[in-house]
Amino acid sequence: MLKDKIVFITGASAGIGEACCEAFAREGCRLILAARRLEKLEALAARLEADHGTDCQTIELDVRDREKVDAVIENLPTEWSEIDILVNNAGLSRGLDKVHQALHTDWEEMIDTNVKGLLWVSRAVMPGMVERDRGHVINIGSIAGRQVYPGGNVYCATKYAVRAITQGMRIDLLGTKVKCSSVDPGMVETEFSAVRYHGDTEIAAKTYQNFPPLKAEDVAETVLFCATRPPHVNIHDVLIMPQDQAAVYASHPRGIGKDL
Ligand code: NDP
Ligand code: 8X3
Repeated sequence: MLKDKIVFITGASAGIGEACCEAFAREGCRLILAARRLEKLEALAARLEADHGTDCQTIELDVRDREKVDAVIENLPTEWSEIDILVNNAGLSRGLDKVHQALHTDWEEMIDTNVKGLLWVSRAVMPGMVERDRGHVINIGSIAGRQVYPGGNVYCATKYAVRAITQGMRIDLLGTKVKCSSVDPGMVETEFSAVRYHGDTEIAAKTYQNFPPLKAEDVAETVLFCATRPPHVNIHDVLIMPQDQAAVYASHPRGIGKDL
């Protein structure tokens, strides 16, 4: 069903994005991998090529750079220009500070990446989908876009924004055959917490030690499920949680790291 479809994945160099690349590669898709760490993308592309014969394009891209985003999409080689599936995955959290104590720079990084970056990429890719009257935008939201937790303030706000933008996209796409879904995970063990704690991998590891978190592959399988429904079905959103996490700060046993 997905054979030879062109899938554009942002934040493909790690975690959920990398797992999505694996999942779509297994289905025979052609992949455009975008992130800032080109060397990671190139290593992944080489692995996918070797394991699945996947045709890949790697693009060094900071989704916050609107002009670069536009240029990248505009200048895709013709045989790569008709993107079928966009996975808006690039995102991050920075800090867990109270609003009256947090760093302005942390807020800017989260808002610029998680909200504006998602918008820049979508704005560049979606016109082609609408013109061709086919395509699928899959946004990676979060449980943090449905519930706020202590210190989550601005990160949660960005994921609430993703949820609103996803709903808005669906309304705007009515009358076209372009689909829009969001996949909203609870805790997933990736580089996410190391990034949140500004590289403190010791604290980051503690986030995941009290109960088994989701794996990036679990989320990728869910993304793939959304992408493989029949034409008349659109999955609006999926909330996927670890078995031991019932809500954003209700888990068994209680976690540490962010006052779970
Ligand atoms: P990782 O830190 O493992 O991966 C994040 C990816 O985003 C990396 O590939 C990184 O690549 C990329 N990225 C970050 N900033 C930018 C940028 N400015 N431009 C382009 N790419 C960027 O985290 P996850 O895989 O966990 O996170 C992926 C998504 O999942 C995020 O949107 C996150 O909010 C969401 N999420 C994560 C959860 C979790 O518990 N882990 C739970 C719910 C949602 P590079 O540094 O090379 O640019
Ligand atoms: C990440 C989920 O709850 O760890 O989006 O912040 S959480």
